[in-house]
Amino acid sequence: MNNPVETYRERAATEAECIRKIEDRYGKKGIGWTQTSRSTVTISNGFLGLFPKDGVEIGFIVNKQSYSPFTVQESFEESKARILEKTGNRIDAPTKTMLKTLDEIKEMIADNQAKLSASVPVEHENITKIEQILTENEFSPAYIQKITDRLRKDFSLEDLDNFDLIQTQVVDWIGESISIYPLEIIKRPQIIVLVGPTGVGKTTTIAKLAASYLREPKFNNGRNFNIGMVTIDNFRIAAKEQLEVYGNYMDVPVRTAETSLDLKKNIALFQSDGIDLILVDTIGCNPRDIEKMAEIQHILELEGSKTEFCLAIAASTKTSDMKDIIQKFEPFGYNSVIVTKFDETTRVGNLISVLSEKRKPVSLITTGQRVPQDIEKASVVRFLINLTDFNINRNRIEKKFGGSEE
Ligand SMILES: Nc1nc2c(ncn2[C@@H]2O[C@H](COP(=O)(O)OP(=O)(O)OP(=O)(O)O)[C@@H](O)[C@H]2O)c(=O)[nH]1
Ligand SMILES: [Mg+2]
Repeated sequence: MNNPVETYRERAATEAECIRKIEDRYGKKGIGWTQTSRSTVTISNGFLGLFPKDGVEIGFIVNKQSYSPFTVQESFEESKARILEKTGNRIDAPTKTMLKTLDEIKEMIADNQAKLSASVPVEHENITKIEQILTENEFSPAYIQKITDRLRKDFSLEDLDNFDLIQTQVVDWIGESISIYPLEIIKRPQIIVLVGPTGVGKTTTIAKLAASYLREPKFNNGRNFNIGMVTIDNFRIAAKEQLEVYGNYMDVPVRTAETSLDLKKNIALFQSDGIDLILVDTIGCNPRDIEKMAEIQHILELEGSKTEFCLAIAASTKTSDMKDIIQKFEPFGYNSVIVTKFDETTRVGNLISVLSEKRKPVSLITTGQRVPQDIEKASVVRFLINLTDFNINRNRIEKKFGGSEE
């Protein structure tokens, strides 16, 4: 497959100035680069971009292969043939000298052009730097490509020279690609169901949520909640006991449900007991175990009730597995993703790439094994401050994207 053509843009007050700027960097027009478009634009000027004025924008591509030895050779061979034709193919002394000189010039030009071609940069160094930082953060190749394409499209050469400017813009683009889902308690009772693969931290998260809605103003906004927990992980005695330990400790009732009917009955019972928030823990399932997935899905069919389904995914999950999980759990109709074990990863690029590619919003982040402390409402800032090698101005991103609970 051919590489996509990389188009750059340059702006200046006049076309001549624009061409001069491009030639300073990429050499002569037609040799180092080729113009692809020309348009008149408004250039902001002066303090805070006031006093805009008319200007010219030139779109161009950098000629990666501006020298073809074949072309040079051909034209010289043609000249030699012409000289020989004139002398009737006789190679006397002056003709020999002329041909030798021609050969020398040919070599000299080819040599110079090869040097020129080697020195033509194929990519702006700051784009390469951004690419390296994004790779270091483990963003996916497709995500990186989108960012660099956008830089080439939206930034003039002059702006590309300003690394701080493009770094700030890239951080903003990353922030804008993260979607947050506010997990609100709207209905009473509100049912929240956690589904997800085995061992990601569903039960622990249910316990953290129960404790947070009981005590944390950040979660309950100062309101009192009566909470109940249901486990449909009835296949393992330990699973039920695990939730009961937390339930006893917090004085939160725990019920178990084996069938869809059980679950409906338990929910009705909780409702008649004045429970406002019902947290449902499920058995972890391997996305390849289709039968078990279908069984759990069947138990969870809760027609008519406003149920929030959340998919729990561990932050350190391999990119390909994450995509698989996101897709295989789709039949549950989950509204948001809970990113668990955020503390166990130092690179968040793959997570941001997959969530943005699959258009999945994040509602909660869990950051450790401690119940109830290690849970927070998801925020863009929380993701951005975890990026490495970018110079992050926390005040600026908090102003732009809102605060984080950290
Ligand atoms: N580091 C870290 N560990 C966590 C976090 N959340 C849960 N854990 C740990 O992960 C392990 C599994 O947690 P569980 O809550 O039992 O996971 P589960 O998804 O309910 O597991 P199954 O019911 O077997 O599918 C436990 O050791 C938890 O302490 C977290 O945010 N960070
Ligand atoms: Mg569990």
